[in-house]
Amino acid sequence: MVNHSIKLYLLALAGAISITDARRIFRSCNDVPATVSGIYDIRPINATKTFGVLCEQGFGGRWLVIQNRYDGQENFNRSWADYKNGFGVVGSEFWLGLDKLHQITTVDEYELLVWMGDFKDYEAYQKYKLFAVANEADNYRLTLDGWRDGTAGESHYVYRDQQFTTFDRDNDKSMMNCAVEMGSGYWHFDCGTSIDRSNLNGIYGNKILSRGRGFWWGGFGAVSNPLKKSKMMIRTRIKY
Ligand SMILES: [Ca+2]
Repeated sequence: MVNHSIKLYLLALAGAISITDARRIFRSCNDVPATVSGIYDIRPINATKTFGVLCEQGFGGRWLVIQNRYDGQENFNRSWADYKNGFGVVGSEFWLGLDKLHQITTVDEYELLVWMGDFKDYEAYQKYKLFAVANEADNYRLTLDGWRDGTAGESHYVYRDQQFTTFDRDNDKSMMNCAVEMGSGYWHFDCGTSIDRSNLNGIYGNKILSRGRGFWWGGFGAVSNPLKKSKMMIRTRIKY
């Protein structure tokens, strides 16, 4: 908290944002100064605590980053408690946390943008027009509506309506635990590795892993094209 308060204050001193903005608590990334990407304190209407989030002003702006990976420094094969509370450092590699996702996405309607890049430095994205996460009693069930556009190919819609699974909590449709099989906590379905599947929290590295345990996106080379980076981002939905 202290660190990013100081960072915001320095931004304010540099004239990038106003002093008032640096001290303000925002409701979401929708309300922060429009041109500056950075960490801001937000408190969704139904949340009891303020927390720092990374607001991304690229890709059209106003995005709240919920997952960020780019060098493998953070382990994403984590327990239920870690996925619930979040892990990593917001601004570095991190998972924001399922409780926060629930709080944020029950106040307003959000859309989802998944941006990714591979080790050849090709980049792609895919967008979904509705994203919401249920509460823990419903195992953080995912609401997802159709893909609006993208260059990566559709490889996420299959996870709509699935509950979250970690290696210590199996809520997926498979006889197996897909978090164990695939090395990642996620809204797993059947541990599949076809073109309409993905493994955004999979094991990091520039090599092909067995059973789809790597970090990959079906429409963007799938298991044979490991990802180097990804950002999952949400923003207040524009009504179509
Ligand atoms: Ca299972």
